[in-house]
Amino acid sequence: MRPRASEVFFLTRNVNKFEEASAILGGFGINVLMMPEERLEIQSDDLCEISKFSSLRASRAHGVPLIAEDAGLFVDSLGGFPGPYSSYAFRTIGVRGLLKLLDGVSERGAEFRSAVSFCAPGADPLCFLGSVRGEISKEARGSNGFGFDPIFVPEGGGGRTFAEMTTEEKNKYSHRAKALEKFARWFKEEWAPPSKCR
Ligand code: ITT
Repeated sequence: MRPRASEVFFLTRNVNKFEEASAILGGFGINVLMMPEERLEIQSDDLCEISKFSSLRASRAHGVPLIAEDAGLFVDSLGGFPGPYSSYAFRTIGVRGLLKLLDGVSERGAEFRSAVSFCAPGADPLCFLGSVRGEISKEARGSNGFGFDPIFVPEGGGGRTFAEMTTEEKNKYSHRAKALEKFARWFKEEWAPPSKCR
């Protein structure tokens, strides 16, 4: 299947990520199609390298243009941990484990980062970065979103965690929204689909 010029596949198995992306890209007139496959990942400290590799492999395998995203939570007082290992950290120590690591720590600054890579067959992948500064709360709050949303309080968000916001509100601040907006502008203005995907 070949997407139309205003359509793009999103290689992700994370339904929350997909819903956030649909709302953002929909605002630019870009329709997103979910490709719910496991993303092949290399081990790297660089989110762009990881998402570029994922998008390249999947685009070549399926012969379609697509985006893939690698995201992570970087906690200042933990030297940036879990960063690129956020998925593993979430599955193992989880939100409670991260709060425990910060027990008694007053320096609670943190940053969410997102690297969205776009790759079309026959072309090199391109990466778009987004980030949001904030703090790790003292306790988990809210039931929306996913992952570390219940403990991340974005700057300018009135003290609420991402999990206390609707998707629409989270999209005003989030790392993913910023990366996807950069991608969307480039996609609308610069990208022309090849007449035939190789
Ligand atoms: P795909 O690889 O299928 O896209 P994933 O959830 O595994 O989905 P990532 O590897 O990019 O995606 O995400 C790493 C982890 O970072 C993720 O499991 C969450 O725990 C956390 N994370 C990333 N973005 C987040 C966000 O917006 N809100 C909360 N946690 C987030």
